[in-house]
Amino acid sequence: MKIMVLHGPNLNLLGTREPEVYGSTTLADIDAMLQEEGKRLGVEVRALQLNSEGALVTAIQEAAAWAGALIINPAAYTHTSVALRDAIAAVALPTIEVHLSNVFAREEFRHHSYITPVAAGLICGFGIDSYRLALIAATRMGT
Ligand code: CA2
Repeated sequence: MKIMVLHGPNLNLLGTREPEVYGSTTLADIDAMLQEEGKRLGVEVRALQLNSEGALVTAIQEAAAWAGALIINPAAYTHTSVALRDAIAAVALPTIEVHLSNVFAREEFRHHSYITPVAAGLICGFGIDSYRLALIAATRMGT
């Protein structure tokens, strides 16, 4: 089974800015962990970070051709993007929404997600382990 992992806007800055919110883990650390866990679980993981909404929509559409499940941290687009929600609903891949931080313990505007209603589930608040848990869930759900 193959799993697409999409990281949304600004997540390339992880580990370099706002460590009090997002910790010192870099995106490269997260991707390395996902490769390692993927091997352990017997799944192929392809990870991509994209800053633009349209590029994320395209990546979701393309993943439908080869992936068995999708893990996505839509970052700020979580709270704004009908386009990402429509793309996820359209491709009908089992999708797990991930956030490093506990969005419900933060500002009010982060409490609403356009993505959660079309996702199989949501994992947030566990830092890098949010992705680790999502990979386990995706491995069990995907085809
Ligand atoms: O907690 C998460 O994973 C978020 O998806 C992160 C987003 C935020 O807008 C969501 O509400 C929750 C922000 C990603 C930006 O990441 C940065 C990392 C380092 C420095 C600045 C931004």
